[in-house]
Amino acid sequence: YVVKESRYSYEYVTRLIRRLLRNRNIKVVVADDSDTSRQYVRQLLVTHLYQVQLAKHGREALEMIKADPEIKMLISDYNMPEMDGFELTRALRREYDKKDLVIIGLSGYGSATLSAKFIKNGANDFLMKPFFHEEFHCRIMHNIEAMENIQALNDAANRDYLTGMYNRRYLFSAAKELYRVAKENGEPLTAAMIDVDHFKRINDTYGHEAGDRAICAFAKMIGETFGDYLAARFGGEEFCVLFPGVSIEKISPMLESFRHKVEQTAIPFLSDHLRLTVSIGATDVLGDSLDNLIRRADVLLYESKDNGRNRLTT
Ligand code: GH3
Ligand code: MG
Ligand code: MG
Ligand code: MG
Repeated sequence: YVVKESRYSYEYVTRLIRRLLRNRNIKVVVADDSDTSRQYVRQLLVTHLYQVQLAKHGREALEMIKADPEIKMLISDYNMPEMDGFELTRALRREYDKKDLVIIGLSGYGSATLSAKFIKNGANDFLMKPFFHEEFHCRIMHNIEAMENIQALNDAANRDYLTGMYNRRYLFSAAKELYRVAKENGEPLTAAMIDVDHFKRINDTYGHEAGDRAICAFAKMIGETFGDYLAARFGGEEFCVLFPGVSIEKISPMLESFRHKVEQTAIPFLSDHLRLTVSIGATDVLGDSLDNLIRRADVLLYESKDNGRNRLTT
């Protein structure tokens, strides 16, 4: 590539190489009923190291994409049997956002209005066959980068920088929907507030870096234990987990065993080990708002603190 593209700037070539290395992890579906066209696009993508899967019509592509959440891009022809490119795009957009799946429309014949239609149906971009290799690659690269940038922005807004966990902002936005569903269907929703005991002592004894390390290790334990639920770093050394559809009676043993596991775990730090305990407050009394539910869990957490810490109060 460097030789072939050397009439480009050093920056362009570096960017291209970096791109190629990342492409190895990007799965692309090519949907086209023409064998020649399908193989041609596949070849272009393979030279840029993308992982390519081929589909002969829209329905096959739809099934492939639904079966594999790692597929990040679809390049789709318009005219295909079973399901055409527009139908395919519309069906996919009901489930996948533009930032989760890039769709690029492709067509050989047709009018200039085809591109607008593809985009109105939800495609990110459109290419008219025949196209120049360079335009093809530039557009693909541009669209993938746009998707990655949006994902990076989303993560910056929704995740906590230190632990990579969801932050309080995201928790509240997602919890609103969980709360609404619980209220409407009369289903349980349990909220648990989890706070590390005497965390200041970790910082005071071992320094801030040890504190950060302990928070990360603790966050990892929360993720491992409560991965099926909605867990977030609420702030500092305080975490919140929401259990949709689960009553407090059902989840208490799990919270209790988490408390116990934390108590038993030694977190390695330099030549020493850090030990933590946690206090937990949990409730499924929905009250009249999400804020109320979480506030109640917080009150119970403070009861755990007042009663000697390292305990669960429900
Ligand atoms: P309690 O048992 O009452 O919860 O005592 P505590 O010391 O854990 O509670 P407090 O809320 O008084 O102090 C929490 C401390 O956690 C204060 C702050 O220095 C520390 N902390 C919060 N966020 C971070 C962080 O991201 N990194 C580090 N190293 N420390 C943090
Ligand atoms: Mg066709
Ligand atoms: Mg604390
Ligand atoms: Mg605290």
